[in-house]
Amino acid sequence: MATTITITGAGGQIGYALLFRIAAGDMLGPDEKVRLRLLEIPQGVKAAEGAALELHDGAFDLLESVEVTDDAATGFDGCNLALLVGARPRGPGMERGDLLAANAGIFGPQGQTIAARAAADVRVTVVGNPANTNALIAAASADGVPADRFSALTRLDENRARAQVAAALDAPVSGIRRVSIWGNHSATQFPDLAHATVDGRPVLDALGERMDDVRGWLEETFIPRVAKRGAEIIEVRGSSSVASAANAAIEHTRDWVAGTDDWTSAGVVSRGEYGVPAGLVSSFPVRAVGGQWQIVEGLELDDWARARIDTSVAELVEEREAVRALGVL
Ligand code: NAX
Repeated sequence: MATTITITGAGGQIGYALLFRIAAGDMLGPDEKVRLRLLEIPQGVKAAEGAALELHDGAFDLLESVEVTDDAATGFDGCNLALLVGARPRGPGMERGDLLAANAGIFGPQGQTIAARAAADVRVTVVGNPANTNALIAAASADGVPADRFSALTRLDENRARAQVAAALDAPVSGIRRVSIWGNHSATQFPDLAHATVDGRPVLDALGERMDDVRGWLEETFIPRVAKRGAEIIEVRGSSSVASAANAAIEHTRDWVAGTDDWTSAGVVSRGEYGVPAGLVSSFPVRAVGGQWQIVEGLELDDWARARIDTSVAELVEEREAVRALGVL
């Protein structure tokens, strides 16, 4: 058996960083063969074809086939996993409403085509921004596919947060666990350390041994650094995050399929957990069990955390309203 994986925007930057790692087994392990479908718009087909040539030249043992197409029905036909990376970027002078409308025009039809053509066990990781609302639109458009088969990537935010904590504690990142991202994959997100641990100890205690004002550090340094890391990468690198985003998309999808031994963060459809309105795709601390995300429930949230989550969730509500105003949902 092999897993059929559709990657949209495969001719773009993140696509290029994803394809070779998937072919090498980084996502589904060293025993699972993969069939790759590279779905592009006509302008992106040449770049995807070039990547396909290089995939052949990689002579990957696990790579059973590569197909490039600009036809969504062909691209999603029989796919078990879909990574929706291709999206419309914000152009100069583009308002948020225009951006949502342009992306609704992509993710709505893709959701419909997934419902019509994908395999019964399909799981869809949405990377293209605005990722949470794009996932919401795709899920709402995919009649007959359970909404929990769609999730949005906030793993990059979690990884960025873990790395910042590791640097602040001068500790290996591998020991930093249970960092939660709440809300939208945007500057309003809330990276939460209240339950995070370093080698099993509370991170907040360890930070308290190193600094007088942990809350001040969280507010003035940690949260803005994580939430605006994408802009920092653009400033330094001259281009947006690519390899780290691809890495996060691989980890997210791998964990979803294989399961987690602890918790991580993902944008999943709310059923009202933690007061997040049902139906929104919001980031939560989650576990993956049996191929399904499960929100970690019962965590205590103080007023400070509650207010930050509410701010980010309010932005998600606004995005949903804007999309509804377009008649999409
Ligand atoms: P690129 O512009 O390099 O690539 C995008 C590709 O998508 C292009 O090749 C384009 O032709 C293709 N495309 C556009 N519309 C399509 C459609 N309808 N069907 C199929 N393909 C289509 O962007 P890249 O740097 O690869 O980023 C891709 C997306 O990831 C962007 O929306 C970006 O904002 C988002 N990101 C999301 C992150 C996350 O954590 N959720 C982090 C990284 C990144 O910013």
